[in-house]
Amino acid sequence: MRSFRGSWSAAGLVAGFAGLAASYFVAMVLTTRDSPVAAVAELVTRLTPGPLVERAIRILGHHDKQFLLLMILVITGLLFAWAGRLARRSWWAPAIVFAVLGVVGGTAVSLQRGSGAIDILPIAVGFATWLVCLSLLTDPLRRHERALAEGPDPEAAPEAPHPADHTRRTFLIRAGIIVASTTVVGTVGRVVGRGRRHVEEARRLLRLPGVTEPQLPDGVRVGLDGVTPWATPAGDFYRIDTAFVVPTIEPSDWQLRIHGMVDREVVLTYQQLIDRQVTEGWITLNCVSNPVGGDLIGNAWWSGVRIADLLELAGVQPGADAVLQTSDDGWTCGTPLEALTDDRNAMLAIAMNGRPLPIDHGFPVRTIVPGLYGYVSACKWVVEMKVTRFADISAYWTDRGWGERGPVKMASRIDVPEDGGDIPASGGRVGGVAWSQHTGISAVEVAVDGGAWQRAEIGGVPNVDTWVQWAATIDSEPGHHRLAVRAIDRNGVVQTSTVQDVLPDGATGHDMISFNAQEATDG
Ligand SMILES: Nc1nc2c(c(=O)[nH]1)N[C@H]1C(S)=C(S)[C@@H](COP(=O)(O)O)O[C@H]1N2
Ligand SMILES: [Mo]
Repeated sequence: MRSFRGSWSAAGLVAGFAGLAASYFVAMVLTTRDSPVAAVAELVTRLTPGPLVERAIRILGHHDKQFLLLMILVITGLLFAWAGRLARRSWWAPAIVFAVLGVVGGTAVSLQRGSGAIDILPIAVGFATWLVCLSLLTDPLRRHERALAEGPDPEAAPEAPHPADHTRRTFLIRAGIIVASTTVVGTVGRVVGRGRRHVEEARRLLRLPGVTEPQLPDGVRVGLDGVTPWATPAGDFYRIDTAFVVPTIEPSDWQLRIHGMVDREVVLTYQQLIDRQVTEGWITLNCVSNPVGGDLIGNAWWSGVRIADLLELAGVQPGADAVLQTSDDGWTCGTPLEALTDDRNAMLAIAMNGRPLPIDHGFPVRTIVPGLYGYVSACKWVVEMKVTRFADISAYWTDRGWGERGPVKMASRIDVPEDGGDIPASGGRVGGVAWSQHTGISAVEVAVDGGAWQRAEIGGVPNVDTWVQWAATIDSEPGHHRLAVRAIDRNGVVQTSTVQDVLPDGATGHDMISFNAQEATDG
């Protein structure tokens, strides 16, 4: 076989469309936006003079959008093929072609309304896929040309295959695998994307009677710039789960089954759930994997239905001490029964910050239990609750060595200044947050260079289930120092300085930073 320009163009085309499929897949799975190609089409439409667009619509009818997409695909296809041919001479020339296309896509995506950092991810994944696939394909082509130039091995038997046959086969196999994967990835992206967009639409149109807007309680803020906002917007709320493809559940398809050690099994539809009395509250949720000083924690206004009432409806039988919750995606957690039946506000949450739960945070229904880490309680996309005994069950994280009950440990964090930051030597302000959900914080103290603990001011809280903001004024000699923080809960227990890792049941130890105290300068 001779090597002709066709195979280099084909390599460029195959790699190019593999990259587009990868970016489409990521956009469909992780965002509710259209693909980057569609974003480019939108941008082109926006930049095209109005009369021209009108004429195009008149000529093409309502196929104008498909026509534009097709044009963009044809043009990018030609550029892909060209990039493939460029790869014959240099590795960087095709990379530049792909990079330019990536920048065009990235610009189009960033100009969309309300776009964020996550919307760039599809482009990055697409770009990486291009480079990897192109090198997988051009590598055998390059070896093929070398083999042709060198001719058959003079030592080899006359009937031995020409080395060029081997490189040709490698090229064809790799191209076949990439084309097949591209088809699969594109198809899966399409299916997942449809489901996600459909549920997002249902979510947007939902009206939840009894769910109120969050009102920031009085006095929660200590008024120091840089301290984490007391109320966490849903978009900034940390996200932890094992789901690669997030469950997308239409509210009309959702059901919860409460069974196990109960007098009567209860099955609730979404409508039956939201028709019940709504309970609401500020609750701080955090992850057991949050290291000392970490930010896997957020505080939101949750609305839902009290789990205690539902369990009463089912009639819990004596001897039970756990509820095994199961998510639509099969994830499980074992929750202490007591935390679901005592007077705390354990709820099946339907809304976060006054809006239906975001899909990533468990839409349409998730569990929230004040005072417990998320991994034993905060089941997202919850569909099943089995009343049982800890002795009889195991759950996703407890199977992997994490603690059984998961009560939140008291902790405090320094937000201001950041580690290594500057503050004035005299009257320097420091601050952060502290939490001990369902017990509450009574005081926060700071110490400089291991010296005496000094009381900080703390913000007010509406209940014992949220974190508090704290701030303190410290005076220190100019130069480098260490600052430590500790909290004291409402039972008078002082936060331990004993350092413990997050595994198996939550980190302990004092958060500490270094800072530079600066002498005041005039002017
Ligand atoms: N279905 C499901 N629910 C889950 C998890 C999960 O992996 N799958 N992770 C849990 C963990 S470990 C935490 S800390 C919280 C995080 O909730 P968030 O993502 O809404 O912040 O969800 C919990 N609920
Ligand atoms: Mo977690």
